[in-house]
Amino acid sequence: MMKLTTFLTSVAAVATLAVAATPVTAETTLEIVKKRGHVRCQVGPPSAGYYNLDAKGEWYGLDVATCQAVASAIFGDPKKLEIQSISSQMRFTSLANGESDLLSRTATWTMSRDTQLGLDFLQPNFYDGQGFTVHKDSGITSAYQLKGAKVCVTSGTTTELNLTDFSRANDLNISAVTFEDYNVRDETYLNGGCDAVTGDKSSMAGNMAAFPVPADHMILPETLSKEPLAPAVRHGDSQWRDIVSWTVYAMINAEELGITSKNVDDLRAKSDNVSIRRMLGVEGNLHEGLGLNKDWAYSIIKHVGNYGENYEAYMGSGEQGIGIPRKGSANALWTDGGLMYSPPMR
Ligand SMILES: N[C@@H](CCC(=O)N[C@@H](CS)C(=O)NCC(=O)O)C(=O)O
Repeated sequence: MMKLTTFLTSVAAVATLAVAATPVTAETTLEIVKKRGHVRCQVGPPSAGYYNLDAKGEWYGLDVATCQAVASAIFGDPKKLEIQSISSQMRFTSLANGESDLLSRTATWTMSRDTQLGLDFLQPNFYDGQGFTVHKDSGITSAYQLKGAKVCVTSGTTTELNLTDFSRANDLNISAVTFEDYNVRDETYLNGGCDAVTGDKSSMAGNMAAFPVPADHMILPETLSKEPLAPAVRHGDSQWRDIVSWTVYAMINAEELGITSKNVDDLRAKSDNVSIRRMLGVEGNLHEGLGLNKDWAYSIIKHVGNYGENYEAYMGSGEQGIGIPRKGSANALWTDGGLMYSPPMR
């Protein structure tokens, strides 16, 4: 039988462990971010459409807009932001370690990433699919003609895994040539080191536009996979997850309600549409559940704009856009037959 003192020591040890394991004093991500004074948001190496640098060295793009929107929701200022540019291989570890507060980086939401890496994936901001780029003079017009081809691919991506699956399923015997840096990948392809490049179709369209002679290349018609590109946060902080989720939803919902960065002041002052009034904090208390102030959604739309404005600017036909048509695609609003849908904000 266990002696009483031993028993008591064991109880004490268990109690100590229990106290140590209960993060009663642990700061929430929101508290840490507020104390720090800015959001740390992870993107990738400059890539057209999603995260790129302008002549002044400022980041812009669809994924950068998500970072700016989160900073606006919290601080009312899209510049309260540190953008971190991290490689595909390191991105998830870096987020899981707490180096970033969120990842907004053409990351495909997959089951294993969502359930095995200590992360949560949120509402996608772009629905993409994988494809191949080839030299037009190669005569290749279909992915099924890539038998025995050398294909350049970025490592640490779903792209690499899907390429193997596609080759195996179709008995193509493709050799993958892997690169950490997608610029080196593209250089190698341009210099004849690979017969094709594979990647997310939207990213490849953006990269191709910067090739010396874009018209010499084409993206093959086949789409190999589903690539729902979504922001991600660390698992376990529901409030932070809600803040990032509802930031993305606010941008989608604003588009549905016709609220833009141009008319948001006017609508806040004059609209009698109750959905608009609620979302912009004129009525109700939606902000309280997020732990933010009532202007959170107003600030997002004022400083960053709605989803459609950002799509147009960076993925669409805007000056910095990469010309990917939205109409009829999964990236249209649900009211136009697409998948961009926000739960009700009420
Ligand atoms: N969506 C894929 C690929 C994302 C990705 O990180 N792609 C990168 C690294 S920046 C890339 O090669 N981008 C340029 C391209 O695909 O052309 C994933 O989540 O694994």
